[in-house]
Amino acid sequence: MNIDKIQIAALAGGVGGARMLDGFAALGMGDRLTAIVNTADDFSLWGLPISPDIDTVMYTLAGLANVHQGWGIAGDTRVTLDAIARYGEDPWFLLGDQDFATHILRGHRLAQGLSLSEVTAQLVISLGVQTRILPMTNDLVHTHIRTEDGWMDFQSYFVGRRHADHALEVRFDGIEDAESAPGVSEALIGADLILFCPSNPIVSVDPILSVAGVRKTISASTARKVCVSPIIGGQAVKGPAADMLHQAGYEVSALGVARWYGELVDVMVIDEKDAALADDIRALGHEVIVLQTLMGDRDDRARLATEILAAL
Ligand code: FO1
Repeated sequence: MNIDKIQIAALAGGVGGARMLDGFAALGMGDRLTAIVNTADDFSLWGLPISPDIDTVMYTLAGLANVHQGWGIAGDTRVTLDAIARYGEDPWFLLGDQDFATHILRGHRLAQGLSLSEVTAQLVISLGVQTRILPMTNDLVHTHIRTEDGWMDFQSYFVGRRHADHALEVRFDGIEDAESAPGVSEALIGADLILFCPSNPIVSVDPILSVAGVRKTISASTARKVCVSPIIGGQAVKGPAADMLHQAGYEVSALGVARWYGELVDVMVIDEKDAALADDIRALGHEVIVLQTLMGDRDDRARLATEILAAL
């Protein structure tokens, strides 16, 4: 694999995906990197279209992200949200003032007739990001989670109830009619490396794979298909992936993640803490790369990206 020319297509959700992409972008590979981002978490709030995973990826690659939360903009203020709360609205979803600007403009441009891909491309260019950020689809797809209290939309479960409920079932409304966004198929077909970012396999990556043609294109591709496990030492680095895997009947480990993706993935990148799982993962037919996969600052993300490329 010629590292200087390598084209990467990465399937990404929010924070974990954004950090992994940032590692490759920090190596100066931004112009050979296409991020295909989950949009099934998208929703509308006070008339504004919110695309949390696209924004998390975009802010992270622009160096603007709040590093503690992973989402939102560093140093952002909440004046607008406080003013909205003064009118009696529940400020349950924490939108910062600068973040509001993104949603206002996205809403304005969508209302003018631009697609989500077009709007995203404009925002990405304005923020000086070199990586191509593609929504998985321009059609509306909405994740719903069934808990013991019934079905609810994703952000009500995730943010509203702090993903404290067991996720008994997951569905992606609208997925049957969703077409992949322009550029998605081309990026997958042209990729030498298809990267499954350390994102939640069930609610971040699976919606992307479920868009018409995506799974098939990946299966048919001769690219190296590499998954960085989002589970380290039996725990999700962030979010509800551990509970979701367990509820879906999979072991909560890098081995469970390998089983979840099955033949779609050739290479599993697992953490040093999970080195003991390597033989069992190899027995499934995967190659295994053992690295320190927990990512800190940008240097550390670049370190992991470098080590993955070197191991490949
Ligand atoms: N996640 C939270 O846990 N609480 C929030 O209040 C919150 C606000 C928020 C605002 C903008 C944005 O782009 C993302 C935001 N997130 C918040 C993160 C986000 O909802 C989730 O991390 C993803 O949907 C899961 O990938």
